[in-house]
Amino acid sequence: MQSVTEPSISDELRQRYLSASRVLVLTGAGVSAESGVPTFRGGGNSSVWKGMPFDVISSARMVERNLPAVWEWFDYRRDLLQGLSPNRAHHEIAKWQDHFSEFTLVTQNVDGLHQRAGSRDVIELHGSIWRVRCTVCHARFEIHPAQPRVEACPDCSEPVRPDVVLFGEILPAGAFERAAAAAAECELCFVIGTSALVYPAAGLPEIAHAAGAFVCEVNPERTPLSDLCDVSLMGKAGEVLTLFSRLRSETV
Ligand code: BV8
Repeated sequence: MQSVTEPSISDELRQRYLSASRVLVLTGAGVSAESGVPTFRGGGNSSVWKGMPFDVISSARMVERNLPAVWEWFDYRRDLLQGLSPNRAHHEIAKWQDHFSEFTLVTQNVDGLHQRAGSRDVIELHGSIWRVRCTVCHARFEIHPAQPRVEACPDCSEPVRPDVVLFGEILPAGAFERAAAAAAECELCFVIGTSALVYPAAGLPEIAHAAGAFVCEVNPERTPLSDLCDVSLMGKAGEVLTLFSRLRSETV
């Protein structure tokens, strides 16, 4: 694995990027960091909420024990997101969907910033902070930023919860299967802004690697995945992905 300290695109990565047809991108909280969205493990108060580590407050058990506390945590995050916008990384990735003939974007994020940057058909492995789900009839309702969120299910009046996959919960039906199938087929896999600690999402680059894909990590830090990657571009997603924008413009 080549670790690149000053991010630059090697000849091999350039050639693969320009010739690839089937590309998969997996993103994590780091792709939204330059938008001002706190990451989960980036230290600071982002990873702890009122004394609770985020994997405690964002857990199935907490929904059962104290749904109002879970709502307080998600309402806080949604309020924060309202003032934030997609950054260069989201916009660059959105351009890739029309550059490659078979492009799949899989995200662990729930912030909706990829879609706001123009990405289509995003596989949201962990759901969306902009949707609620009834705890009884499981009906789903979108939350519109300017409107107060639904407090009780409009269909059956039972309590609603964030339509987000919490720790200890299974992923949305078909989402991981669709992502894993794309990972097994891709020639080029980018892993952008994830600590690669949360499964089953972190297993996707492993599937791509096992199927013979070239795996490129984009992260200012090394991760448990770094040794498996063919190249690690050590840098911020917004800066590193801009290199690919220049690459495409050189070859137009
Ligand atoms: C499940 C929604 C089946 C909530 C989240 C093996 C297989 C299956 C499951 C497990 C397993 N081992 C353990 C488990 C259980 C657990 C798990 O993985 N635990 C880990 C912590 C050990 N997994 C689950 O519970 C999953 N469910 O498997 O179901 C099942 C069910 C029941 C019983 C049995 C089996 C569900 C996991 C989903 C949890 N929900 N989010 C919410 O948002 O509040 S996960 C949460 O972590 C976020 O979605 C987040 O995206 C995700 C991963 O974190 P990252 O995105 O990587 O973010 P992080 O802050 O960690 O890292 C940021 C990275 O960015 C860093 O590397 C940093 O260096 C980098 N960075 C910073 N700035 C930049 C940058 N990079 C680029 N540019 C920058 N500027």
